[in-house]
Amino acid sequence: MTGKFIVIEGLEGAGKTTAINTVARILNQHNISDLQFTREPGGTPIAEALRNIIKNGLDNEPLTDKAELLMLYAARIQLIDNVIKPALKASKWVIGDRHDLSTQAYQGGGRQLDKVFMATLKEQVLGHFKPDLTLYLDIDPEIGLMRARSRGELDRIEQQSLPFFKRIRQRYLELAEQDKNIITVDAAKSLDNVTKQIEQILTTWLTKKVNIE
Ligand code: T5A
Repeated sequence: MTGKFIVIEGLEGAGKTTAINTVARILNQHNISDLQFTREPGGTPIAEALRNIIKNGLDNEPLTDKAELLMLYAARIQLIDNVIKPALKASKWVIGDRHDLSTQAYQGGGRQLDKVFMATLKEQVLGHFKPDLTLYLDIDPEIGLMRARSRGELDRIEQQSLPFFKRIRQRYLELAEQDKNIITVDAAKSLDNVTKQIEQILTTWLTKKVNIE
């Protein structure tokens, strides 16, 4: 089997870190152990530098919404071309902490950037490249932000208002509804329960994949 690209998505505090570990464990149980982990924005030296600016700003210069979007795509294409595609080509499985769905939800839903502009940029930068499977961890932003806050200081994006995060969740749900490769997980449940949901979804998906290929 060739490599596959599995992405974990969701609001801050949704539990992506634990979910990534669960996905890796299940893949290992299926004898898939050559794994490449990525995070977005980030994952290459240039993309990590952009991540730092996106999350923390620089010298108090206002970062415009469009510049933020362009930096996210610059970071993403660095990661895709220099890490993800070579890994997939080498038959590795890639587990991504966020990918383009985050941009659609945060910059499209949260920042309310123009839909045509967003779609054109996505097509020009990514073409047809997309994950094989996305697990969207759905959480009420009030719960997610409470979990995120309990870890300490909030970054530039985490300091946004609650309506911003509500719009992001709304867009995530809309997009998950439209795409059969995005599966929604109820992330408000206990860690044990969320882990069980992911085990079930991934095992079913892997069984289907193996049967098809
Ligand atoms: N961004 C990113 C964009 O705006 N556009 C884009 O295109 C992209 C790619 C990235 C930021 O950039 C934005 C989104 C983000 O604001 P990040 O650090 O990568 O920043 O992402 P965050 O979402 O901020 O990462 P978090 O670490 O906050 O979220 P996680 O990984 O989902 O949270 P996690 O797993 O660390 O859990 C948080 C806490 O909750 C607990 C955990 O133990 C932990 O303490 N927890 C639970 N507690 C109870 N029950 C559960 N089910 C729990 N699950 C987790």
